[in-house]
Amino acid sequence: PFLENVVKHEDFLSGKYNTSFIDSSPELFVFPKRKDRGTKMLSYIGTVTVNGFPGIDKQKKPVFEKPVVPKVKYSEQKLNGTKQILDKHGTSGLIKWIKDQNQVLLTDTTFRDGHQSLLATRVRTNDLKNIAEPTSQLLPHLFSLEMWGGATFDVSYRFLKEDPWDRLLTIRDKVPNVLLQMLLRASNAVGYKNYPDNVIKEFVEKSAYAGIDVFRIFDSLNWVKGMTLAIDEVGKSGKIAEAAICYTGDILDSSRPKYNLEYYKNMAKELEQAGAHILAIKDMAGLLKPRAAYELISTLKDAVDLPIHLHTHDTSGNGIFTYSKAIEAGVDIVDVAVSSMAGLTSQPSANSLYYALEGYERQPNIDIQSLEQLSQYWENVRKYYVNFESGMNAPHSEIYMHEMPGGQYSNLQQQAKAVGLGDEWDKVKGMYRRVNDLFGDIVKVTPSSKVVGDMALFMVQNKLNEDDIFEKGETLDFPDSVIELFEGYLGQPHGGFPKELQRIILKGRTPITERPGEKLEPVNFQAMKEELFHSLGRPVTNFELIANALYPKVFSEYIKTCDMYGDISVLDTPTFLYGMRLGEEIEVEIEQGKTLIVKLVSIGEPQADGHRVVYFELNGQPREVLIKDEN
Ligand code: 3PY
Ligand code: ZN
Repeated sequence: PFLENVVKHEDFLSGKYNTSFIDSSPELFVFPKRKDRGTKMLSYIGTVTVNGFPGIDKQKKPVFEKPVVPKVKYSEQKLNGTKQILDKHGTSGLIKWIKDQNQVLLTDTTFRDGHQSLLATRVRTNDLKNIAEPTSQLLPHLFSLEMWGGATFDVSYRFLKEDPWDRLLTIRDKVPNVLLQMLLRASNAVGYKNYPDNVIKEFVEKSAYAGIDVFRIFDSLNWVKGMTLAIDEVGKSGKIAEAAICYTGDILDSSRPKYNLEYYKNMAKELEQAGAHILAIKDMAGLLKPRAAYELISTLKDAVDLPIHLHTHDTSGNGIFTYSKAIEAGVDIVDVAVSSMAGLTSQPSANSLYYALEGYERQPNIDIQSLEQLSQYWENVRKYYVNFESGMNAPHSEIYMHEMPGGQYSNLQQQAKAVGLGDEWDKVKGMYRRVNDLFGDIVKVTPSSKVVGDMALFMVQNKLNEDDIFEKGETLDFPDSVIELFEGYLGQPHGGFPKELQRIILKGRTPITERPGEKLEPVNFQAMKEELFHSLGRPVTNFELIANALYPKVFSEYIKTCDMYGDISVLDTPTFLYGMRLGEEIEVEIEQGKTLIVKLVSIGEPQADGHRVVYFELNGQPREVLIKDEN
């Protein structure tokens, strides 16, 4: 309808067409009514009810216990957290404040890495939104709330069919007192490949504008040259550049000297030189053993003058012990999750750490009852997503063997299932480690970890071993991600690529050694804006432009879903994932103050063409939608 209005407009007809006349012609936005919001939503509910949710075996909607949102009184006094310190005193004021603390500070990762690592990143904004304000009030002394970035950006659009920018803006609004933190994959932004420099600049600027205060920046090969652009941009935005070293290998293992103490010390100094405000140790797989943590943190405390923020995953079950030793060695901040969303592939539990440090002077300033209340909420929310659980239900010391990042474990498992290797998961894990060794022992974190995962799946699927790669390599079609890695499009690994393997994989192509962002053609945002204006039939926001630059296909699929079903982010999670039970009635608040009451009355038998009529009541009025039965 927007395009129809445009082509009928007199400025357009008189040839005065350019996109600026759109801004001055509000009449263009008056559309005839199309399929209404109610019907679109019923189509979605009908579809999931009849066909199930992608990736979940079709099942009757379970009855869930409603998560209890703790009742907290909003208090102005609590508007006095780290966010206010940054806003009032700037980055240097905040850094000084961190250094002045004796107690260890905490980052709560429940909203990002916690569910990325336990539930394949599937937690929806709706469930975060409901607990955001209570979290801000119950945990006002947090250093930060990690709630964005990593895989959440992609998964929001791709699987949850919701806008990650909305998530950020909503949580910012509900959490005014605590710093919001994101995970930024340096030149890979929140994607799986390097992007042109102007995309990274634009992404950082808009994320800062939308509410991110702390950017944890890492490179998937620990290549500092790949991180400096992002560090500079964050610095320019007045926000905190937390530069991360990805912890790989084992500094206690002298037989594996590639990533030794010296390596970490040198990298820390380089990052300090590059303008980092905070140094993060990103132990993405949970490989940092307690004594190694003590040695590493003590050494880095001497080597650099930056606060140190430690991130680990509790996969082995040793996380609290590792944190205790790091805290003894003077680490400033550690990452934890609320207990019902902690442990195993997620972060260590905040609740457990609180008790483990009882009687020590660095015990964190946190209210344990508040943590328990939040934990009860999450315990019930987690049940909604049971189908995305990895199945790991006990400490997993095998992690020291395969070294797979916590955030990848449940995602790679889903990927394996999708290509029919669900029953060969043990083989895939073993192959993951062998691929690491084949690649020359590289840092494995998104996206390099995804490349190792892709190669492992490729080898298991095609029943290949290392010898086959060298003997038959010329005839093998390696996954694109593997070719890109060896071409240098994710940067350069410490010690370089194994030359013979690189030759086999590239089949005559010449690898690059410069920074990929320099070689990639900048995105022409203006042209993209006009193109999208034509294809979508409406002006696009700068946020949408960035999404399109990062993930064009995923973004256009998302737009299609929105056209078909409207805004389905307003549905409660059980309905979103499982549809409705016969006779069930739900309320959906489609906007503030506007609620729809939906009842599923019956589902008709399949017709000759495979469609079924699904009968609803919408606000008491009968409605039917036609749904194709895909079963
Ligand atoms: C991500 O990049 O998403 C990660 O969590 C890496 O550990
Ligand atoms: Zn992590």
